[in-house]
Amino acid sequence: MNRRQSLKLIAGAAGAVLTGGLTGSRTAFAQAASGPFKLPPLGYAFSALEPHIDAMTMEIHHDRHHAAYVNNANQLAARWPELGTMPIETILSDLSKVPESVRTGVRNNVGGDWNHTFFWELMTPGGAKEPSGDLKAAIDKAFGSTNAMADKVNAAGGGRFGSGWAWLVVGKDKKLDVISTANQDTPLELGAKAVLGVDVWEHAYYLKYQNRRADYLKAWWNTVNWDKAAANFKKAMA
Ligand code: MN3
Repeated sequence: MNRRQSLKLIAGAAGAVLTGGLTGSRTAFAQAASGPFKLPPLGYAFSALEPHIDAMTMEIHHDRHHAAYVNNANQLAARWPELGTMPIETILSDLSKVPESVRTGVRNNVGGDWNHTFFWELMTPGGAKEPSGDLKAAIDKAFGSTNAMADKVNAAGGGRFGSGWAWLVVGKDKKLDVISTANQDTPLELGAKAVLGVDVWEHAYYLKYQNRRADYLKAWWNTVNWDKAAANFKKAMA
């Protein structure tokens, strides 16, 4: 794409925003911001997780909320160029190495980018309804059953005051654990590796569930991509 076409794309996308059309063109608009960070495509339709997560929530969550983290991350990379060259997981694993002038921004926006990318990949329409193999064996050993593990994740997400995430992680001791992080903090800075994670910010569920976070969490399990969770577990244990 040459510069003229690129500018035309931006103008077209801006027009779509101004006319209020809920079209896919806002994604192109969001991605037009230059820098090392890119908004990843969702990989399935906004409506694919219905009825558990509604299409409008998915579109706004991906195309506006996640896009905002990506755009902010690119602005931070303009101020601290190493952000664009270092592996994102290395940065998030030790935020003390990030210059203080950009540290909070990196924590919130690069963390937000990492968390959401993880989250989109962890969901899928259809697919296996429960874990199998090594992951199931480890869940049963640590929690007794998949349902008992899910109850712990739901309790962690329900108990998170304000905004944040609930996670099933492999800790430094290589054992499964359930944790919650605030805001866009990631398990990486705790030395933990995420197997499952669920966004409990109100923007993740409010249009459909309003204040019923518990109902959203219960429904969310229907969207889990257990193949991806198994791959995350295998990587974490390697
Ligand atoms: Mn979110």
